[in-house]
Amino acid sequence: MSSRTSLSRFLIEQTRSHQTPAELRFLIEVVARACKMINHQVSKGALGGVLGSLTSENIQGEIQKKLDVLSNEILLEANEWGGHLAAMASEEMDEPYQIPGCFPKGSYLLVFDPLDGSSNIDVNVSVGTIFSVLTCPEREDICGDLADDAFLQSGSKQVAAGYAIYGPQTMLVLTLGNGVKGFTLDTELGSFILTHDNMQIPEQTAEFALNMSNERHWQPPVKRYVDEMRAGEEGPLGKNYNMRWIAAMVTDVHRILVRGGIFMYPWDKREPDKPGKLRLMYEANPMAMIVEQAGGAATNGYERIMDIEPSTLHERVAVYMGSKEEVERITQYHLEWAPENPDLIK
Ligand code: AFP
Repeated sequence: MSSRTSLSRFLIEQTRSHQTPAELRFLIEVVARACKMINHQVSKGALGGVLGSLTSENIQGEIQKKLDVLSNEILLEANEWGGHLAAMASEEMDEPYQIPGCFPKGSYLLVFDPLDGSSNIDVNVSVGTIFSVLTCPEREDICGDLADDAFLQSGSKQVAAGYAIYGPQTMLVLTLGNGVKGFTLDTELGSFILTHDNMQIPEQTAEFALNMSNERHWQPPVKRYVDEMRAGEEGPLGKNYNMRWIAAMVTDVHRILVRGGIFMYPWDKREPDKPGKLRLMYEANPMAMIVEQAGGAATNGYERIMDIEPSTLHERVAVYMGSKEEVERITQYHLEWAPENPDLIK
């Protein structure tokens, strides 16, 4: 491909080679356009009156930022009229969003976290948008509303996944099931240009991403692994590790895609009834598809994240993803610990 392949050209060539249906190509282009609009709002900051929080809470009980709601609205308005979607679901909405009756419905479901890492917004640290694409199950009443159960598909059923990262550069990282591509926004042209043709995660790493302030709440396998990394070259892993934590999954996972690492958000006893903080359908699953397509691994400590059969739309999950060797190690530590502690498996 030429050095200046745009997202549109990439997608058209995917369709021409029969790898990507035209309807899915259109979906990705609409989402990319919406991400450019979100980027425009994010970059305004205080000048746009978009910083700060609302008084409302999302279904997670989290206070919504103004940009959370605005980003959600941008994605809904950009996607509702095109005829490519049967419905949408979002971290910011309790129920699925039904396509208004005046618009045709399509064969895909779009699930997203419109603004991941929004706690970073007010302090000018990178944030992003995460999206996942599923095929809508066959149904008799094609005009009727879609309930949660249409979305409850394992991550292995995703037909596409991606994220936008609003940082020093604005990028769109995308997988259609045959590798991971990174596109950088040319702000003068307003086009996403292919800059990372085949993103691959190194199998080995010496860098981990984790919120260490939660250490006292973790289970033994996590404590064992983190202690071994902190022991450095004198310890059992025989090398020194570095730590990074930006507190926006998109930015931490993007760094791992570019230079390796392991991202972790374990279960912890602050909310013992929840398997983790991060959400399966619109954070863990799309990022797991991208990580696996880039040669990495993604588990909940016990099984592939993408094998988990969801039971609710907003369910949470523990997350370990990134360089394959490290993810396999911490997963092995959980599997060794589990038989003696069956009631503690999350
Ligand atoms: P916010 O969207 O509320 O900022 O949460 C971001 C996030 O869901 C994920 O993107 C981060 O990796 C993780 O939470 C950070 O969690 P902590 O703030 O507990 O470190």
